[in-house]
Amino acid sequence: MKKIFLNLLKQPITNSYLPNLKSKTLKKEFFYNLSMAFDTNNYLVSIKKPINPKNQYTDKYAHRASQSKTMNIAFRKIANKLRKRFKPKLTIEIGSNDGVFLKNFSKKEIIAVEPCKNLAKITNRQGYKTFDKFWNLNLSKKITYKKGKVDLIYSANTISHIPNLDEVFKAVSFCLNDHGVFVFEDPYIGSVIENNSYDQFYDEHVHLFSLIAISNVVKKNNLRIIDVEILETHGGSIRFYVTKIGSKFNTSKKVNNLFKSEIRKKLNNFTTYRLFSNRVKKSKKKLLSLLKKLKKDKKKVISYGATYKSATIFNYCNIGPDLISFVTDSTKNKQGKYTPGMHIPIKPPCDMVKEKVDFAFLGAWNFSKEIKHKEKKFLKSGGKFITHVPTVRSF
Ligand code: DWN
Repeated sequence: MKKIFLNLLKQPITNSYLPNLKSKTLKKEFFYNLSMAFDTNNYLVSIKKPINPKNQYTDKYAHRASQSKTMNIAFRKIANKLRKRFKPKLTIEIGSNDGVFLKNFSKKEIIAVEPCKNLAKITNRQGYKTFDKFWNLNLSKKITYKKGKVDLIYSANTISHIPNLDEVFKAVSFCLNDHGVFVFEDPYIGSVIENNSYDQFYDEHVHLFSLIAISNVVKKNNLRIIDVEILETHGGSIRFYVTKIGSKFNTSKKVNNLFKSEIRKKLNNFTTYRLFSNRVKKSKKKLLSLLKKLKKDKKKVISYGATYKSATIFNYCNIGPDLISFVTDSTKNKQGKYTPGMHIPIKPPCDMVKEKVDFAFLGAWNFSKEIKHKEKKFLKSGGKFITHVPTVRSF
């Protein structure tokens, strides 16, 4: 049974940055109710009613994974690690975005899958064979008939975006060699609970994974988890290593250790999520009262990073241009547009000292180290950042 624990109210599609605020554009804006549910059978946390992926992963997809230095380094590291550990001859990447992982492989070694046609075009142009299709059993069969079975499948921040997980794993099973490995990483529900980072809930994050939940899902699909890692990426992610039941790999001790730790943290218990939801409501109140006070004090507040995550916060807390003057983002195709739902203007990164910015809300709090390093001048001149993780504060 799927039990709702958090209602994040009316939300837009996070990728739908508005080109202008003309009434024709506003009329077309799509909203849905974002409610998060806990499945009492397999302990998976998911959106109660996900929206149709065809409306999300269009040829106007905005996010470019290569925009942060942190992620470029992270993808280079994992590519090297996987190559060393599994020595794959042929690899598939599911959800290749703008090629930030692919570029660590030669063009013959890797096949990409990316349903957003504008992104697939980028990597096809670079010479990486990219199927501009959704990952499913049909596509897996098509790739296997053309290229043969593969040794490694890698995916970052994509599997949690796919509503039908059984189909994902069936498709993986079909094209993986008997001793092949499926490695995927996505935001970790354990970190969301710990950091109170409720902004990890948005239309694209259909599921938030725990080890307990994913072990149930893979077991059902005749696969097993041989290793697991908790990562700092994106404010807390989990990386799974999955193989066929009869593969040659032993199971790492880390799997059992994390399993026990999740049981201790009661990630398999509805009450944990209900209590979390109370903390989210408190966080909303605190953030709103801070922003309202800053407005009263005539402080200039902006937001840093037009993230998909911050769309959840702005829409849930009803934060618009009256409280946040503008949002900056280094992604060219977000600049000059407006944030989904709350319509805050998005500008290119600016000199925050010259612009007399007093406070910058960290929409991209997951890159706070990188941002603080970049914005030393702002901090030195008395500027402050605001964050809501793990509690609302400025620093
Ligand atoms: O899973 C997903 C994650 C990985 O990426 C997607 N569904 C969509 C997207 O979500 P997000 O927008 O919350 O992700 P990021 O990676 O936190 O976005 C950071 C944004 O901030 C980018 O648009 C780039 C921008 N940025 C910036 O303007 N200056 C980032 C840094 C580090 C900077 O210095």
